[in-house]
Amino acid sequence: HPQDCSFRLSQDSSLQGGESFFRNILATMETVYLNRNPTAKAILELVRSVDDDRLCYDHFAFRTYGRRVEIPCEEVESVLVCPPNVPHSDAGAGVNGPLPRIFISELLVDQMSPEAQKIIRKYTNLSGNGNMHAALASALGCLTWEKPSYSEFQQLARESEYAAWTLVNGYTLNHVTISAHRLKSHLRNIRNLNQFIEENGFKLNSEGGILKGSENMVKTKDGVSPDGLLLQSSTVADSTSFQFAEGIVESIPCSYIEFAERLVLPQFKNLPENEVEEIHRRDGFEVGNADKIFESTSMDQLTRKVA
Ligand code: OOG
Ligand code: NI
Repeated sequence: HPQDCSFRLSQDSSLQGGESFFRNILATMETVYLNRNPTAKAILELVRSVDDDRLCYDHFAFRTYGRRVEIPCEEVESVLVCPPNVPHSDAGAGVNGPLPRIFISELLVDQMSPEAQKIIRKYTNLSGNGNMHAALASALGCLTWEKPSYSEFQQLARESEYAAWTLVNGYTLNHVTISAHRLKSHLRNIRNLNQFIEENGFKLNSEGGILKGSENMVKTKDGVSPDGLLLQSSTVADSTSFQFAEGIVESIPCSYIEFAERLVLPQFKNLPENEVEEIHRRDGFEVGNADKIFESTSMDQLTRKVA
């Protein structure tokens, strides 16, 4: 469940090495991501050029093939790992700033067709215990299985673009998310940020509208209706050429960049602005937003013409 935060970094100074190791891994994953995704790189530079280099990340996101048997209908499940609530000195930015949340989704492989399952299991079997080295593979920017075949990639893509994306991108960063509300300039408002990004010629994911999460629906008795306090948007993924096992080189979708503005929770709305911290804001994720953000790597969005 998104609210279950299982990852904890100790505040004990004897474990500071652990934290710097973790930050080093994040920095290496980020380097791979920036080298592969010119749009993400350009947008980070653009935002930093306006916002005094104090940009920080809301979350890092990864995709995986899941092995659990799950509730029918949902294609993808996810877990969220939250950083500990330790006060962070205002000094660092980026991966040296406040630690990002880690968002890991998994494809519910058991619910795929037998043909798709066969392809996925072929590669995860080839990988052996490669899943134990997911962070290493992500930091190196390589797959833990052999180079996939183009025909199998295409077959997977027909059933699930998520499955096909994961086959060729593996554990590499799917996206990083800029924390809009922690910016200092007018870009702290996600609507201004979206406008700024578009004015600079970048294409945003239009699925269900550019801004996700702004609908302010009433609480149902199941308690899962959107509260309108988590606003998100994202670019359309970059493409890169990829050499498949047959030797064919084809263009594949790689990663995108996301923006998130977490609004202040109702119980803290009277706090003076300079006293508002991350803990006073909407935490977690929103399924209704996520469903649309997933489309950032879809062919529909990649081939869409900007009006
Ligand atoms: C993840 C999409 C969902 C969010 O913040 O809700 C998401 C993906 O594309 O793998 O990033
Ligand atoms: Ni995200």
